[in-house]
Amino acid sequence: MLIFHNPVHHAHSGRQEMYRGRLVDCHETPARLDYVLVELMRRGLGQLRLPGAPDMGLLLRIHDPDYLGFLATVWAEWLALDPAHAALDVLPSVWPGAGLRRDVRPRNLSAQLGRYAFDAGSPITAGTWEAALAGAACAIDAARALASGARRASMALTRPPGHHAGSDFYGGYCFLNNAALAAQALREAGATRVAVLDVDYHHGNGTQQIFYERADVLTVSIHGDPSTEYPFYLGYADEAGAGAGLGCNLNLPLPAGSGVEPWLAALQTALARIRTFGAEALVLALGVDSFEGDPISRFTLQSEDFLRIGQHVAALGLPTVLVMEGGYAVAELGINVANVLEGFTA
Ligand code: OKP
Ligand code: ZN
Repeated sequence: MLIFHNPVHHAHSGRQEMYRGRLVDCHETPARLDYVLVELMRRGLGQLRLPGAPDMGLLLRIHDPDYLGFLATVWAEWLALDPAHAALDVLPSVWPGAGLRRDVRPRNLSAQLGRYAFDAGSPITAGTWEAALAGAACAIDAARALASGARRASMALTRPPGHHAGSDFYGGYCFLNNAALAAQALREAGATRVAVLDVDYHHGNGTQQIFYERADVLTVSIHGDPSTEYPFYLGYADEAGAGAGLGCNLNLPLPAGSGVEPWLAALQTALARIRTFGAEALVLALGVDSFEGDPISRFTLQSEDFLRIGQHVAALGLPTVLVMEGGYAVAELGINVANVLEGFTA
């Protein structure tokens, strides 16, 4: 399996996120990817590749131009406000919430942050744009590596993650939607129908939003019930898609505390839907925060269970792009991701 590894992911290193009235240390750290890389190499589970230049045309078919412009310039604007900002992360503090207008475009930077961010837990740092862009290139290149049909699977090993980022918003540690970019690249490389299967503990709200009205990309997500779990405001079972995309979104929420049995039952439901949809290629949005030891999630999967996930997903028999999403039990993160790859390739 070719593994497109983001060589500049360290450039994105958030210091703090807002949590229950305090700024706490970020969970989404550079060390995460280092653990995965070490374990994959130790087990000989793939060949590393560097991404090429990002295809900005493809990015613009998934993300809004003003949003991309904002991400590209926000750090410079932040520094221009105050040179002391160099030592601080960018976090929003005001939003166009209830009763306020979303259609105005205030020049004020805080106001712009509130238009594009949906939480106060996703710090932007000096290297966020560089890292996110290289990650997007990993996802696109991993998809294109399958296009020839010569290979069964490829991986985008990157951070920051992507599945919470929508066409024109960020949050949940995500800025560019790598899985959506991979799906779009597969479509443009000739797959008529593509499925995105999101197994991260948190609902992939950004991916759902991006494809919600499209019939050519099926989005399926298995996740903690949003009535108690992040991102709270999307991810319910009654969200089925809209317009031409009606029936092309499937949410399989499970109660916090769920173990591997209900989780694997939901996976079978997901796989059956992907089969009947007639997907010709698959993107696996691979978060391993369903692991019992995960510090911010509440399923109870064990490390061995990730082998079975890889086996079941491989049984679809589809060309597959694995895209790294969440997983925060840093020491076990490498083992859990490597187990999925091992199960997939077994
Ligand atoms: C990103 B991904 C913890 C609060 C949780 C956001 C979680 C984002 C998860 N103090 N805040 O889906 O793994
Ligand atoms: Zn997650």
